[in-house]
Amino acid sequence: MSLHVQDPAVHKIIQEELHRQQTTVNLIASENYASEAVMEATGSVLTNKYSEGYPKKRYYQGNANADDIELLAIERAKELFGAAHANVQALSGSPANAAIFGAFLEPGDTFLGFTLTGGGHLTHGSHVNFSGKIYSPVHYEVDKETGLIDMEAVRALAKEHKPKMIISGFTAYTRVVDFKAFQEIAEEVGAIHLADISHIGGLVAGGVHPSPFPFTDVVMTTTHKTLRGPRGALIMCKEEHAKAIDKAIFPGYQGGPHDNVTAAKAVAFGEALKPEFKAYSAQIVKNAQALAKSLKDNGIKILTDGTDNHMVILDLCPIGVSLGRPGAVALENAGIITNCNTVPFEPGSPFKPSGIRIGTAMMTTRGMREPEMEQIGKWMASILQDMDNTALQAQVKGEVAALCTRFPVYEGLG
Ligand code: DSN
Repeated sequence: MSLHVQDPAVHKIIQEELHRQQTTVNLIASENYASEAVMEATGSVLTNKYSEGYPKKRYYQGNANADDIELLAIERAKELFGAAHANVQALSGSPANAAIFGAFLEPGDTFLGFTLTGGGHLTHGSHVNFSGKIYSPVHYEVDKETGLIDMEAVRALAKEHKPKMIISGFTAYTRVVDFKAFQEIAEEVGAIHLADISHIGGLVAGGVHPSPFPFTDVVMTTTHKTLRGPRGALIMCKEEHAKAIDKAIFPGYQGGPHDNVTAAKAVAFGEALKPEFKAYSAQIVKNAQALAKSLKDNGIKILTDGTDNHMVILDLCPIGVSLGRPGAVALENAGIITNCNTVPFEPGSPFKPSGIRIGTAMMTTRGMREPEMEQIGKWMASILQDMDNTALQAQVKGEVAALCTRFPVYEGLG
């Protein structure tokens, strides 16, 4: 029985979400529009199977198809990134990172990661997260003047604290990360280097951000951001770490893999292996640079004055401290979806931050280019400089809806 007949209440909410995604300008840097093929695989009969273990080494019978799909996903992931080993079972970025900690660290061990306010992730040592509660984090921060990660400061911290693991990677940083320098520092102090490329996985795959392969010990990426696959994660590593990673994922931290999502990962990796994906990744970055320029030209301060990736971070401090959330709400009223974010050395608080983070992966998927980015930047600047102007928000919302109609998405759904 189809969903709309069996459960109209759930069907209605999903239809409303489809409408929201179709009629708004989505600039959440960690989201994307997965293809209909990816979503078909996610909704397939593989959702019904249990397959604890790894291909050909399962605990239940009936896993021939689950084996085939996992092996296909692994092969495609290795080809896409040039990785020696891939584990495609991690359910999402945070559990993937938890398993990586479990593979290499004991409770109490010291590791080095990026501060949350500077651009790191909760799992890079926040005191409210497992990473900060179970292990002992030491943090590097961006340079106050340049806004960039200072590799000499990272080296000095590594030498002083002798961490067991060093994490490179971020959720809110707009410049190229020097993975080679991180690996060298890790080798100097005998640490494991984890490159968390959750945000830029698609850009690395598309060749528009320097790759952490083949020299990095362990690389983790989520599969649903710039990589445009299903919600999930992928861990890759050097052959010498393969056993530790696989054991940490199962039986260490997870039970049965989600075979339907594994199938969808295989589809997404297949899409990313096509030449069109290189062009897509390059356009994501061009769009982010065009959007950053438009915002700047219209009076908005941008962290590091621009971007090398899919992301732009607006520093609203010149307009007012702690205006990130009201700014994001004003933008949502105008049909532009963003998230408030801390800025380095945040003068507000994590709950009342002073920045807004945006990204261009979704609008690039819809086919928008530089001219549309210029227009979106103008709309955003006018809203943010006059946050209480509800008439302006309503006017822009209409214009946003008209723009979205010109760049349809999911026309076959609904
Ligand atoms: N929530 C993700 C992001 O937006 O970056 C990270 O977990």
